[in-house]
Amino acid sequence: MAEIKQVLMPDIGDSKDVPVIEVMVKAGDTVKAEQPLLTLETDKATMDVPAPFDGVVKNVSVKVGDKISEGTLILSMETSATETSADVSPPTTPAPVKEAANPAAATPVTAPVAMPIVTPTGFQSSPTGKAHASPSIRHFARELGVDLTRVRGSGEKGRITKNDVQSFVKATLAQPQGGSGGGLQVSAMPVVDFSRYGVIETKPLSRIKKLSGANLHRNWVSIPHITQHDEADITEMEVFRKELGEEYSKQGIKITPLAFLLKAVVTAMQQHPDFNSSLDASGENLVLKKYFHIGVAVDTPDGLMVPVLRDVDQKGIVQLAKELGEISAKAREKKLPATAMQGGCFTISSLGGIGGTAFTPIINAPEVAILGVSKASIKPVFQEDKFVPRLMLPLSLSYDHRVIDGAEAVRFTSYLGKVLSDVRRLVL
Ligand code: CAO
Repeated sequence: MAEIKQVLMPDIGDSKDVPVIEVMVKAGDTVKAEQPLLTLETDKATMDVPAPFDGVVKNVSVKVGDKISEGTLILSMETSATETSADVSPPTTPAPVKEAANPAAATPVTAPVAMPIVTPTGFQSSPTGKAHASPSIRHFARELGVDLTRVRGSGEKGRITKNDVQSFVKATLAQPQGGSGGGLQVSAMPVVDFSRYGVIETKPLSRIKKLSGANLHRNWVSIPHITQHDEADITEMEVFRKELGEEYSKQGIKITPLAFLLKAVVTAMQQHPDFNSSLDASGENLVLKKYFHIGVAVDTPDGLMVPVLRDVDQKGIVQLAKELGEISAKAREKKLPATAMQGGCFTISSLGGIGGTAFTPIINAPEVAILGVSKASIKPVFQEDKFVPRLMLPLSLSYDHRVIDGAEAVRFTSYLGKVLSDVRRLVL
């Protein structure tokens, strides 16, 4: 005959109000004796609470975050009569199974049972980079052949959850074999409990940061980057830009150096076609593009977005300035469709409106180069036997060294400098 038994928290030494950090079962689950039901975390360790016998979970009385002590009702389970009368599982490890002193135990259908606690096996609170996981998660990872030191924990204090192990397996299986960048083996990041050193606050990353973070990471580790720094004399360009700016401000068009840079970059790409290419999937051929779509990194409150301006070669400075204003406003208002961020050939990341002297932008794969732009400033330049004040624009070109050689890169930035110092060349 089926019987319902209550499962209570046993004595675990001096510990009281122990936080529940994971509940592994729910009502309706069939569990086997020794199968972990919950994970608890004391000051010293995490530990699993296993089922004392086979049965079906009827009702779970605790949830993550609850603090429980000896005698707390954990759950009730339906067991077969044979199991419960003679075969309440004995402890596998230290704590004995015992009938708890609970009034409910007086009724024949709800005999409460406290279970053995499985002591933690190899748990480390891991500033040293060792995996921070409960015994059941270790067991689960072992079954799948997962090295837990390579799994990043998303649980409290960096603890590895079952979901983390599953995501790790999915990500590993999804990695391309061979070709560009598959199978990179790196050791896990150290998981540090910062609260040990002072007050902290945890803030989730925005959705955009999570998405772009994965791509940035892939591009950073799988593309051999070099960054070439250079300067362009934009003294004359700036005079022209200001004239244009005054003229078009009445129409609500703001003309910034970026509109000139878009045009100049395309001219340099036409002279150096490898900059308008991508490696094909085999990694053995270059796909050369005959169109010129340029992505522009836009800083939004939720993170970085890279909308793409189409056919930049066929547009003038004023048209580009107008489109730039429109797409950056849309990006900041979250009104850009996903298609507006696709199909780019090259990216410009301009931090010039903010400051800086140089940086190392990350290539936006499958593109092969990206131009970083910092703030222009007046510098003394030696010309015709004397120093003259010139407005110099810092350029930082990161390129994929599998596709572009250093000499070609510096020819590209020199050409850019030449065009920007004499913008009449943009119409050639
Ligand atoms: N040197 C000096 N001044 C510059 C400059 C430069 N290189 N670039 C722009 N400026 C000036 C502009 O002329 C403008 O001046 P006024 O307000 O006096 O007219 C001011 O700086 C602000 O420009 P802006 O930022 O509004 O416009 P922009 O066309 O230069 O840039 C956009 C547009 C969308 C690219 C920019 O706003 C932005 O988001 N930049 C950040 C990109 C980014 O985060 N990149 C990092 C990627 S890696 O994490």
